[in-house]
Amino acid sequence: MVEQTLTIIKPDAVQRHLVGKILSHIEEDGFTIVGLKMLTLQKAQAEAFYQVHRERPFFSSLTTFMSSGPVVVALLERENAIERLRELMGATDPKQAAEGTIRRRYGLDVEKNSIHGSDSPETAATEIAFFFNHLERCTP
Ligand code: 3AN
Repeated sequence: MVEQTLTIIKPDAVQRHLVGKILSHIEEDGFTIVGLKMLTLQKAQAEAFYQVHRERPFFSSLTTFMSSGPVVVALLERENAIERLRELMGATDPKQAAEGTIRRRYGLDVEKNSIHGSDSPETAATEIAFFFNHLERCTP
């Protein structure tokens, strides 16, 4: 089934000029980019985006990091997009991520792991709506 998912190229990767490489990796796997923007989240916006993690010990550090500089947000479409993007990204901790995955190649540590991807259809719907209105979705 053709699905949509949301990815964020995180501040650590934007700062290290990895936007092109990461988007290429995703496109070469067969994803179509159907929405794209660059922005800097305010701390409160990062907190809203990561609400599900509000009780986790890393919440404050994570939301400070995610609001520390520009991110690139993309709406992606592909067969089985949600699961496939998670495979391409690799495990949360870049040291545990499989060889050839985006996090293994570019991630710095468990927080600065270069890329976010929605983890379920429900999350994808919420996260896409968080960043893209209907005019910004380049779908037929
Ligand atoms: P994933 O992004 O692989 O789905 P989650 O949803 O468990 O991982 O965590 C969301 C984000 O929180 C991660 N991408 C990472 O940046 C950060 N994070 C996760 N675990 C830790 C941790 N133990 N310490 C610091 N940051 C973490």
